[in-house]
Amino acid sequence: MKILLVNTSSYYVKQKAALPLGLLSIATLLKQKGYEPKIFDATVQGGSIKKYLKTFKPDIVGLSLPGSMSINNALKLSKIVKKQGLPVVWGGPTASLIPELSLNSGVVDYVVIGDGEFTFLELIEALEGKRSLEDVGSLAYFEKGQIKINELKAPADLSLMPIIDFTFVNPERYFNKNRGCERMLHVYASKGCTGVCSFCYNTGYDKRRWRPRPFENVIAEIKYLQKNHGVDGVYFVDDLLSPGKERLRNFCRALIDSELGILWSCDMRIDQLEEEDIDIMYEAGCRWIMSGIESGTAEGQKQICKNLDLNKARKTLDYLDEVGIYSTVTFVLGFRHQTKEDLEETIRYMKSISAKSIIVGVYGPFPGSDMYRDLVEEDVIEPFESFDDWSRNANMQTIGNNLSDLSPLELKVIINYFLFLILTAKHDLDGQKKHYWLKRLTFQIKDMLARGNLRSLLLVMISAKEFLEILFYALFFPGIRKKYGLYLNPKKREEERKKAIESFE
Ligand code: B12
Ligand code: SF4
Repeated sequence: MKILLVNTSSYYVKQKAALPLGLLSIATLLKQKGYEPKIFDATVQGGSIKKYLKTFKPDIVGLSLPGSMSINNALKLSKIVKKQGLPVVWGGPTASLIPELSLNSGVVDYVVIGDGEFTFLELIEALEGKRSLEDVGSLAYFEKGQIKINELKAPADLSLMPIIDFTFVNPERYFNKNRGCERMLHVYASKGCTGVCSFCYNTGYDKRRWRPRPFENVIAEIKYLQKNHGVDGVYFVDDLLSPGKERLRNFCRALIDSELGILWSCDMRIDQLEEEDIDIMYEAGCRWIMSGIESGTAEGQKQICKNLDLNKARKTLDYLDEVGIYSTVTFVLGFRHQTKEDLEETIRYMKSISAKSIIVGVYGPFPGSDMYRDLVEEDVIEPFESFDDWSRNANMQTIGNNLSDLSPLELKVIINYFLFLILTAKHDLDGQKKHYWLKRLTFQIKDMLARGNLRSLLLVMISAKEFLEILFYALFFPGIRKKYGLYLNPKKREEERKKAIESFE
């Protein structure tokens, strides 16, 4: 059986494309089981799906919906596939949360909920008459005109997942430039997170479970990419690289012992890192950490159930700076109950930390999360019942509609001020101070154009519009900036920083 696996695209995805790891893992398993899979990645490949349908002649088509911004593209492509009378399967984090809505679209026959590898394999076996559809756990489909969602499988042991075969794509199309790396790719070492943050998709999607992959498998993949494609860095896409110190240290030791000499970055809870952890991470090649702080007050931390130790986080950030690990942290403003005082204190906290980049977003509710449930119950928001609802709130979690009583204009100015600082900051690279982010942005724009289609032009235009927006809000509202002590002048910023640090002592 021939299976076409499609990574759907979105007009709004402006980051550099990333390897479609989920589809690659599914394709690898299907190939191992004797099937003939092929990947069409609409995020990097030009051309139409029609070409693939005509030349490859698949028997079934699976589409990946990593984020809700892909919904429109997935609907469009599925319509084309359905016209040819082929079965359409949807999977990925977004499809998993909306099986009924997906099936009711009229262009989807099956939805795979959660991990796709074994469920897709079993679905194919069922379509071949080797097993019954009812026996395929975590599958949603129509039975006698009614939607049926089979019992959800227990989360699979990730050691059963294949070592990814990267030959289904051209990995070099996905190279990122990142902190001294020219050829950086995405890899995964675990799934899920043990955290209970009430705004996060994880509480609904991965149900607060964290599952590791065996180190050997991860290292085997990196080795392959290094040997065959000259990869010099990897970004672990895991939501949480490690929930405990032991795994983290063992992972770092395994990387050191592998002698790959690869640089890497990851997402971690920074209040859980000790200096010894950071030392071994640096030794193992870690040069960049991304971490969610979200709120700068103890009360805010409690409200979002993150309960991050803010003092510890500040100390960790200082130490990361000292050893040379670049830190990016995120904050989310506009949670329903955020007050003016809370906002002011959060900004004071932001000024006091030594993170290299601070990314600020506005909260948007994410279906499946505890906070979304509470907001619906409290009649603050309507439940998302249509694709439009999902698409309108496309960037959920981080770029939503302000649900607090805070001024939307002030929030915009604050967010764009921090973006402006990121774009204009100079960083130590190769012993010189360089405009790192502007360089990265140029690289990304070149990458968009290299995709060589109309969509890429549109992406560049959207990026240009957003760039102008950053300039507009960051530069044209000095009154608001002054109110919060957000200065463009480096000297004044340093004074503010000192004041902020003192206020926390
Ligand atoms: C890498 C990544 C990206 C990459 C692209 C990923 C890709 N597939 O092409 C880039 C950087 C481009 C990206 C962009 C964005 N992302 Co993103 N991304 C991730 C991240 C960190 C890892 C994904 C991954 O590779 N996982 C590892 C693989 C092995 O697992 P997987 O992809 O889930 O695949 C498995 C299953 O989902 C399933 N499956 C997946 N596809 C299919 C298809 C079929 C047919 C079947 C049967 C099964 C199946 O089987 C796979 C194997 O088990 C996830 C968070 C996460 N940890 O998962 C966020 C995540 C998917 N992204 C998210 C967001 C918000 C975005 C952006 C909107 C960010 C932005 N502001 O621009 C954009 C837009 C995405 C979109 N198209 O709508 C959200 C999605 C939330 C939502 N529903 O909207 C997530 C969940 C992160 C989060 N914390 O909120 N992202
Ligand atoms: S926000 Fe981060 S720490 Fe919290 S549950 Fe989500 S992934 Fe885990």
